[in-house]
Amino acid sequence: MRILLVRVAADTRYMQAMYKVVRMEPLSLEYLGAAVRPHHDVKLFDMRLEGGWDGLRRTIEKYDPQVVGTGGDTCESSACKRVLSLAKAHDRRILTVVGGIHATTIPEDYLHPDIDVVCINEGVFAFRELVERFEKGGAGYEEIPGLALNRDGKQIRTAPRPLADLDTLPFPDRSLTADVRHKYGFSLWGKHLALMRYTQGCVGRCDFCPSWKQTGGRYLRRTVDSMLAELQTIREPYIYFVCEESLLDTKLSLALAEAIRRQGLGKRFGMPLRADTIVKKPHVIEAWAAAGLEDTIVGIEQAEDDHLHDREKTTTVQDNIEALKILKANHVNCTGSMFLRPDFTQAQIDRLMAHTVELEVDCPQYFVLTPIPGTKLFDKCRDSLVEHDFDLWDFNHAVTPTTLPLVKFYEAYMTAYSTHLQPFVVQFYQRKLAQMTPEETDEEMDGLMGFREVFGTLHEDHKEYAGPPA
Ligand code: B12
Ligand code: SF4
Repeated sequence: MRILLVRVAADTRYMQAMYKVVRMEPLSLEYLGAAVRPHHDVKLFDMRLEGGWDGLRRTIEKYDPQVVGTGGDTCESSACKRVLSLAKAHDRRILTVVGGIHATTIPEDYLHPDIDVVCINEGVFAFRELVERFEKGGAGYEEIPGLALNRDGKQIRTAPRPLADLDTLPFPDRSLTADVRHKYGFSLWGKHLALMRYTQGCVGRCDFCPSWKQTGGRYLRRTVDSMLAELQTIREPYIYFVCEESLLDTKLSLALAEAIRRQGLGKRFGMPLRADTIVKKPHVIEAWAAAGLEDTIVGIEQAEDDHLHDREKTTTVQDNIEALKILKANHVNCTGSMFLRPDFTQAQIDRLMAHTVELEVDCPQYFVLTPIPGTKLFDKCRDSLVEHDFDLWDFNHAVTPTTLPLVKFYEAYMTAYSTHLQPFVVQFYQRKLAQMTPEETDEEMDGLMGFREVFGTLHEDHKEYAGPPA
């Protein structure tokens, strides 16, 4: 079978700017490719790099696929639908499949005439089984666990699929992206960067997070042997672990750090960590710093314990303070993620910025609190939503009412990034820019300036909601 896997690109200004600065390899599609290769012919098309919609149209014409698969975040969901509509417009016999986080948390949103199958949760084995059945004529999809089948305007759910042991998954097939790999990366971490799975799930139960539900609250992990074997196959010097929280398992984390250090792979690493993990396990951070850990994303989120508590986040402001000290002592950079609640007053936004400065977060990153489908927050906010266009559910637009007039809210949001002028952030940029070639530096600056423009106009995107009067 000819199978086309499409890394989607949403058309919104924010996401287009994002794709220029943060352009990661399409790991999920590389996994799916590995699931069906070599028995099937697979082509991976990345819309971010290969000509967008026109490039996709040409590829569909030329490759003439029999199966087309895609997936993405909520803000990419309408683009996913459009990809599969293009496939059906080419040939209605094409089997169209969508997966990923949006498909997992709100499969009913993909009840669409041009989508045949929605894959819920982990897709490697489901996709393999689906393609096998399609090749044999397409009977018996109901027996494949973990799917929603679109039929005659209705959606039929198959049995839930048991969680996959991460060690049983094939390694992602990175040869599918061989021609474009040099374009993947996030310059502030590593211009040449690969993604890698290590753990999945989280013990947290934050109300705004869909991730812990995906694993039924469990924390899945890969063994040291499996990790080392895959690491040997990765050429890129920098590796980012696509976990929710990487170092929860102390014994495993120490063993992996030690094995990597002993092997002398010379890789640099980035990974997401919870503040309380860092505080409870400074020796694990130390071991990982010795193994090459350079960057971490920490969900600092809020400046007040009450606000953390509102989100059912079990970390405290004190954890955040201690965590930053430990990271700094180990020369590990912290990208701190914070969110502005749409109902924040100017004073509360100012307090959040001040907190970032007190903590000396190396790279503060602000988002707008978004009740993403599949979260407890979504259920809480269901009746107060003011923005129903999923294209804008990108964690940068207010989809619940703002207390400040909308334009003021976004002005405050953009102003929050003035914390990037703080000396400790400037030093972070200097450290990172020193690792780049002049060409990479130019590209980085271009991207960041593009982002700045987008931030200045975020409020213009809202069609339904103008916010409270100024
Ligand atoms: C690593 C990560 C990142 C990385 C890289 C992301 C990337 N896509 O390039 C960085 C840090 C850059 C990032 C950025 C963002 N992220 Co992010 N990210 C993650 C994280 C932690 C892991 C994703 C991952 O790579 N998992 C490993 C891969 C192998 O698994 P997977 O993608 O789920 O794919 C498997 C299955 O879903 C399924 N599948 C997937 N696609 C398909 C397609 C078909 C056809 C089939 C059959 C199956 C299938 O099979 C796959 C194979 O195993 C998730 C949390 C999570 N639990 O998903 C958040 C998450 C996906 N990110 C999120 C968000 C919001 C963003 C941003 C929009 C934030 C922002 N405003 O800047 C950006 C947008 C990035 C983009 N789309 O380009 C949200 C999305 C919520 C939502 N519903 O929209 C999540 C869920 C975080 C959260 N807890 O809220 N992210
Ligand atoms: S700590 Fe992070 S990954 Fe874990 S549930 Fe909370 S937001 Fe999600």
